[in-house]
Formats: sequence, structure tokens, C-alpha cells
Amino acid sequence: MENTLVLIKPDGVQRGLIGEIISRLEKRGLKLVAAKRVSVDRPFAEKHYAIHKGKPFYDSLIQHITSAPVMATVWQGPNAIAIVRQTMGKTNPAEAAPGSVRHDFGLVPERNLTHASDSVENGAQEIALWFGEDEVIEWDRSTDRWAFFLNG
Ligand code: FUP
Repeated sequence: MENTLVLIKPDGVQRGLIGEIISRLEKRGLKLVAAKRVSVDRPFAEKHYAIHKGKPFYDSLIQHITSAPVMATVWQGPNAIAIVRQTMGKTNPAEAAPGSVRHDFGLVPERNLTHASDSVENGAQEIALWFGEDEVIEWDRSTDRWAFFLNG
């Protein structure tokens, strides 16, 4: 089972797409284990995007994620990292597969609506950055055995 951080960034929030994006992940079968609104300040944004420091789009990334509150969520499921990234689509909405969030609602990489962890290791680090341990709630969902193929 994997956990992954999904942020609905200020463009997704401002465009009223929180429900749409959460709904797609729920319908896919993933389990929501944490959620909150966060106003991101510059020091926090710099921690989250440390890997991108020095890249040409770094300043616009920081400016964007600090421009309005984001919706931060954690999703759990088998292959959650890859499953979520597939549901979101490629970074550039112009290259994202039809049916993906970034294809269906996005136009440009600078406004691609979501962030999703790209590996189990980065996911664990990002979840620890965004959420306290007591904010990630493990729970038994009655449909887990129908969606996750649990043995026994
Ligand atoms: P992703 O994992 O798909 O979110 O993509 P990256 O980690 O490569 O990029 C992080 C964010 O940087 C993207 F969501 C948007 C922004 N970005 C740009 O603005 N321009 C680019 O050319 C690449 C990324």
C-alpha cells in the first residue's frame, strides 16, 4: 500500500475544482486519509519546492503556490503514486492524456492545477512536511476489499 500527497493548487481551488478532483480520486478507488486547507507562506513553499530551486520556473512556482490557499490531501492505495499521477496527467496539459485532470481542465504547465508525489520516498517526505502524524488517519473502509483486493 502506498501513500501520496496531492495538492490542489490555487488555480484549482479558485476555479472551483476541489470537488471534481477529489471525486475523481475517490471514484478511482483510492482512500482519503488526510485533508486540510493551507495558506502557504514563502519559507514553506521553498521547502516544498526545494528540488526545483534554480530552475527557470522556480520563482513562478513559489509565487503561484503562495497566492491563495491550497487544498492538501493524502491518498492511500495500491500503486497510489503511479495511479494518482496517471489520473492527473503529464505536467504540461498540452501533452496530458485525454480524460486526465490536466487535460480536461488545464492549458499551461504554470497552471496545471495539482501537485502529486513522484515516488514513495518523496511522498513520505512531502506528507511529513504538510501533515502532522495525528492528521493522517488510517481507517478501515468497508469497500477496501472490493477496491484493493485484500487477501484473507
Ligand atoms: P509534476 O511532477 O508533473 O508536478 O511536474 P514537475 O515536478 O516537473 O514540475 C513541478 C511544477 O513546476 C509543475 F507542476 C508546474 C511547474 N513547471 C512549469 O511551470 N514549467 C515547466 O516547464 C515545468 C514545470
